[in-house]
Amino acid sequence: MSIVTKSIVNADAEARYLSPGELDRIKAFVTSGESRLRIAQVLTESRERIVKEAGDRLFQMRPDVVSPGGNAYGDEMTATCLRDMDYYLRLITYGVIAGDVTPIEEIGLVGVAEMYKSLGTDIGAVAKSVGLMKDVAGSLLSGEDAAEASTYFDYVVSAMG
Ligand SMILES: CCC1=C(C)/C(=C/C2=NC(=C\c3[nH]c(/C=C4\NC(=O)[C@H](C)[C@H]4CC)c(C)c3CCC(=O)O)/C(CCC(=O)O)=C2C)NC1=O
Repeated sequence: MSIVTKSIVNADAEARYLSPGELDRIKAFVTSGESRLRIAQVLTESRERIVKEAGDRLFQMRPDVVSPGGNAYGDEMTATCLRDMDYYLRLITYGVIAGDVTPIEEIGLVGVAEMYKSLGTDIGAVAKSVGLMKDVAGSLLSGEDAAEASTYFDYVVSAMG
C-alpha cells in the first residue's frame, strides 16, 4: 500500500483529517516522486545488464556456486539463480516507486531464510548478488539517485544477513 492510501485508511478509520505528520510524509513522497520514477526507469531499462554483470561478478567471486555440487551448477540452475536476482531487482523497483520497502518485504523477504535453507542455497551468496546489483546499478545512476537506490538494495541485503 502506498503512503497515500495507508494514511487515508488510517485517518478514515478514526474519521479524522490527515494529521500534519501524515501530510509531511506525503509531501516528502510527492517531492521525491520525480527522482524515484527516474531511478525505477533506469533499473527497469537496464535490468538485463544489471543482472548479467552482477551475476558474472558473483560467479567470479564465488566459483563454488556454479561448480559441480554447487547450488547453481549447470545451465538450468544458473538461469534460476539469475532469475532470482531479477526477482529481487524487480521488487527493488517496486520499493523505489512506492517509496517504501513494504512491497519488497511482503513479496520477497518473508520466510526467505527458511526458503533458501530448504533449497540448499547459500543466502549469503544471494545477498552478495544483490549487493553486486547495487554496484552495477549505481554506475548507471547519478550520485544522488545512486544513493537513493542504495537504501533499497541495502535493505534487501541486510534482511538476508
Ligand atoms: C518474487 C519472490 C520469489 C523468490 C525470491 C523466489 C525464489 C526461489 N528460488 C528458487 C530456486 C533457486 N534459487 C537459486 C538461486 C541461487 N543459487 C545459488 O547458489 C546462488 C547464490 C543463487 C542466485 C544468486 C537456485 C539455483 C534455485 C534452484 C534450486 C534447485 O532447484 O535445486 C525457488 C524454488 C522454486 C523454483 O525453482 O522456482 C524459489 C521459490 N521465488 C519467488 O516467487
